[in-house]
Amino acid sequence: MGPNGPNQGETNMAKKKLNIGIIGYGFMGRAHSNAFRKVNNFFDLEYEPVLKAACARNAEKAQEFADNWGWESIETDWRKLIERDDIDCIDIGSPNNTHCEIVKAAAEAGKMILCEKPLAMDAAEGEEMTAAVEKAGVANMVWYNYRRVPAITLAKQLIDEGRLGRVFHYRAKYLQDWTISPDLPQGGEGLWRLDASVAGSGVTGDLLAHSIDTAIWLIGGMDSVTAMTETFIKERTHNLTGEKTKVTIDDACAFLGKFDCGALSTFESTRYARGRKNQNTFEINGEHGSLYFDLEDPHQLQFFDNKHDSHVHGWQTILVTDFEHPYMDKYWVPGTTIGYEHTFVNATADFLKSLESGQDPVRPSFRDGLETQYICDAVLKSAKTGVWESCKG
Ligand code: SOE
Repeated sequence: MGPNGPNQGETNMAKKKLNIGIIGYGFMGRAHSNAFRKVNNFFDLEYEPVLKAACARNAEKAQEFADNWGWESIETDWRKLIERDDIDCIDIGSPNNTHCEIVKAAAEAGKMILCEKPLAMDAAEGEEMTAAVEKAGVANMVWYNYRRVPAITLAKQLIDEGRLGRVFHYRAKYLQDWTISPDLPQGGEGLWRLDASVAGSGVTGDLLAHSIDTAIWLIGGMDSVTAMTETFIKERTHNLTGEKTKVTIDDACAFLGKFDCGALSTFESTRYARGRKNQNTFEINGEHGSLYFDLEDPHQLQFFDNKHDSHVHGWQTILVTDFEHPYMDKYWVPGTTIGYEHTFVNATADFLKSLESGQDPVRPSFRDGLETQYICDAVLKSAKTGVWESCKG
């Protein structure tokens, strides 16, 4: 490998085409489109995504999105998109309350499916969706993109290498501040995350679902939880009706969780942490060491290794940009960085790679997404009942 690293993406071999039909043109529609366009520039893969069709109800917006991101055609009805013979894979980036119906129809039509997180409005829907893709035998993945932050993937590697030993504690936070103003309306484009009838829940499904997905990937399943939630602003004007309407999402949520491995945990999330824009952190304390990650320093993984002599004990900061670090040999030279958008590029590469052998299905699958959904449901239930709830569905 030369000083500039391997030139991974550039080979002259003809690629197998994977025709994608995307549904939704918002934040996630953009993140996914960018990943489909970039993945073969960086990764050496047998498959190449083809941006075949973009689907949204509003034809003008769909066309504008398609023109901007290079989608070949548009549809305004997702059923038509699914019926198309030239589409191999349906990518869902539309609001949460659309996922279940689309997934069931797409699976029935034999399409591969990529679905934005959270998988579903609740576990009942998640079960239907998981059953649908498993019955159809189609490739499936949920876009829990933070698994593909190189520093988080490295954390997984260090845990799997046994460097932490038995895990005692897991401490996660996911903090934002964009809903503090009582003047912010709820509902409609961009603000459907504040409307529980569209989002399913508030920070639990939107933010804690990320923290939960990361946690169960790193240290295994969760047994039970006890939770509290709060809705600080009780009414907001609804964008679609202009009426002041009761707010039914959880603005903040905190819970205690017991993991199957015996670890005790705390999880906290809010959209009312003034100054915090997208702070996603975890600390894991094990018998032989600890790990700490903060998305505000995405290239750093903090590691305390107890095997060192006590007079040189201390937390070390691993700068996760070297060629031997996860994904980083595909990009630039050590010390240079990649961004949020590359977590989606990495996920796309993992998905395409899994199609090559067909032996090693990509994770998180819908079944993994369902596990997170069970935990979210248990959290929301416990916040109502005030008692410990099982996460086992
Ligand atoms: C909410 O603000 C949001 O956009 C989530 O929906 C994403 O999943 C998260 O990664 C960033 O924040």
